Formats: sequence, structure tokens, C-alpha cells
Amino acid sequence: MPAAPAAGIPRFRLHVPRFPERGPVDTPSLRIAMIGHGFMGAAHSQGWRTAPRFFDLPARPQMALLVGRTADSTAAAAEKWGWAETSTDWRAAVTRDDIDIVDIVTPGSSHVEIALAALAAGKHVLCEKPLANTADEAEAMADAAQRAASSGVFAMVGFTYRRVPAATLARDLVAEGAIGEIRQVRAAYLQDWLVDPEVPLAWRLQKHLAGSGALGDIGAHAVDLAQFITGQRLTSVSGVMETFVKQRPLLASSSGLGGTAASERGAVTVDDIALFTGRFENGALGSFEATRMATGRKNALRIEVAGSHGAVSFDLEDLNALDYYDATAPGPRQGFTRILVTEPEHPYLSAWWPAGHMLGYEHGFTHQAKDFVEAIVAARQPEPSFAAGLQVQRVLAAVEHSAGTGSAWTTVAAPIPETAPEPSS
Ligand code: SOE
Repeated sequence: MPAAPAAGIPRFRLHVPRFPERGPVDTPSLRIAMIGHGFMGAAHSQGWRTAPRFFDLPARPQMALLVGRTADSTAAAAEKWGWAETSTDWRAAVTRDDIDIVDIVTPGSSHVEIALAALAAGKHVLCEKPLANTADEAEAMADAAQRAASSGVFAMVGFTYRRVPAATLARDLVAEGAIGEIRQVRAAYLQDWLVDPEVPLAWRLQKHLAGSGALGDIGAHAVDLAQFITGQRLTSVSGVMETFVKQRPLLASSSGLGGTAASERGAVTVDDIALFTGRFENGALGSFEATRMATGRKNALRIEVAGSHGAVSFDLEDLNALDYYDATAPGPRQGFTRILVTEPEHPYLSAWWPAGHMLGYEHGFTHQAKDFVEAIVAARQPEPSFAAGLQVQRVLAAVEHSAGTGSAWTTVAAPIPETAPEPSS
């Protein structure tokens, strides 16, 4: 949680933006305060900066205020990424009259407090995934978001991979019936950065800060993407979870996912691996793997959906392509077709490069910023909503419950109804 500023330290510090905001003078602005500046802070900054430069947005996002715990590192991040002002006081930041959007990229333990304060102050909120550390926290956030939406204030959770064009195309193909009735989902999110027992005890390895381990950090993405592509929600799960390295060196200084190690050790309080099977509302079955122990796999989010007439297969490590199988094609022509998802007709692609000129991990964050701004201006609920984030959180909670009860099949609590917001006056 970002701390309050020490006495004598000014609450806000001004920076000269290196990237002047683009757009015609009559385009309205949406001024953003981003809380946090780690790995996700860099990714979101990139999204805010590029969205108005590649897409014609109905409002100009302005990188107004960056908030962090320490003045110097926050100022350095602001200078690097192009934020105009910095502060160490998130409470003051989220109530400022000149802020329209609060973007939360802190560890999960502070999401609920910041999001509730921001929504109460009438700010639109973008919150990193998973929505919170517990289903109860996520429920409080979803309730607050639903109340705020009725006065034209919107909240969205950052399941960015929905906005990788090939993943969006997979959803579009499934929705138009291209693979028929869905029967099976295989979803795996594979990383290997915890194989080394000397990787230090960063916040992602501590339950009180992160909520859970591989399950919430990357399994949440797999759950959201599987539900997004299929249009089906998980209704029950059976899982196992394991922590292989139980003690790790304390963190001396952080960088990227890990950091440098101190000589003392501390307890790892989250899972290294979570595996589960699930049943979807239409009866389809799914298998899920979330692991940070998949030796050799760096950031492989793989989803394959098999239906009565075909299949789609997506791999984040090959994110410009989608494999599609059409079971209705004549026998000699059957086989997975690799679609290079770079044509202007593909989702988001008309704003980017000529066909075949690839996109990367960072473009999902640009698309996220674009979609959020467009929804706010249109007074339309952006997706995934906090209610959708709560539903994923309930899946995670059910997996944890199942793993703690000998893999008993556990029902996922029903989603809260999403009500359409009243038009804003
Ligand atoms: C770390 O495991 C992590 O950065 C996740 O927290 C992100 O959400 C994912 O995009 C990549 O992996």
C-alpha cells in the first residue's frame, strides 16, 4: 500500500512531459492518476501513451499523475514514461477534482481500498487483475462499481489478453458458430521464473500481498480468457495446488518479477502450481494449468477450444497467429490452418502496420486503454466489468477450496446480475 508522505515532503511534484499530449484542441481530455509503477505500471503507461497516437479516440487520455510509495523512484518512473506530476499520497490523488480516471497497478492487497475510494470520489477505475485478493473484497468492489455505473462512472478489470487480436478473433469465430457446440477447453498458463530456488521472496510470493500464487497471478488470465473465448462460465471445479520451494531469500531490492536476494530466508505462502478441471455452464469440460514451475516455458498462455464442427487454438508465445480447424472441410483438406492475425479486417489491426508487420505483448495494453476511453465517453459499461472480475475471483476461491478439501468438486458461486447503467444526465 502506498504510504502517506512524510512531513515536509511536498504532496505533488511537477514534471515536464516528454510526450506532449496529441489531439485536436477541441477533443475532451480524461486525466489519469496511476497508482503504482512496477512492471504493470510500465505496461499501462505504454498503453495510455500509444492509444491516442494510433486510434482516433473520442477523448484524449492524459498521463497526469503518477503515485508511488517513494518520491524519488516515482519521479524517475514519471520521467521515463511521461507522467506530468508525481505524488506519494494516493488518498489525496484519487479525490482530486482534476482527475477523471484512477488506474490501479499495485499489488492485489491494496486494490479494494484504492478502488472503493476512487469510485466513491466519482472516478472511473481501471484495476489490474486479479480484481482483489479474496472473493469478499472483489464482491465489495463489484457492488461499488455497479452503484457508480448508475451515475455514469465506470470500472473495468485489466484482463488484457482479451485484447490480443488473435484471442479476440478466437472469441469472434466461436461466437459466430465456426466451431459448433463447445465440448472441451484446454487452458494452460506456463511460466518458469520460480524454478530457481534462489529467486527472492517478491510480493507475488506472499499471500497477504498477492492473495494466491500461480492461481491468481496467471490462472486468473487463463480462466478469464477461456470464459471470454467460449462465452461460457465455469460453474464447478476440482483442483490441486502445490508449493515446491517453501523458503526463499528475502528481497533486497526488486526489479522485474524477481529482484536481488538478501541472505535471510522467509516462507513462501502461495502456490507454485495450481491444476484444476472445471465444468462450464453448457456442460463442456475444461482442464486448467497455472504454473510458474514449467521449466523452459516463459510466458505461454495456451488455450484450445474444441467444438462439434471445429477448434481454435491460441498461444501467447506466438500471439500474431490463431490456429483454426474446420471439421466441415473436405477430408483431404482437413487440418489446422494457421491464420496470421495481422490483416486490417482483424480486431484492432486497422490502426497498426501493414499485414505481416507483427504486434507484441504491449499492444494489448494499448487496446485496453482505447476500449476503456471509448466506453467511458459512450457511457457504456466497459468489459470486463468488476462483476466479471468477481466471477473470476469466485472461480479462484472455488479452486482453493477444492484443493484444501482433497480436490472435492466445488460449486462456483453464481455471478451477480449485471444491470445496464442509467443514461448519465
Ligand atoms: C507475472 O507472473 C505476470 O507479469 C502477470 O502478473 C501478468 O498479469 C502477466 O501478464 C505476465 O505475468
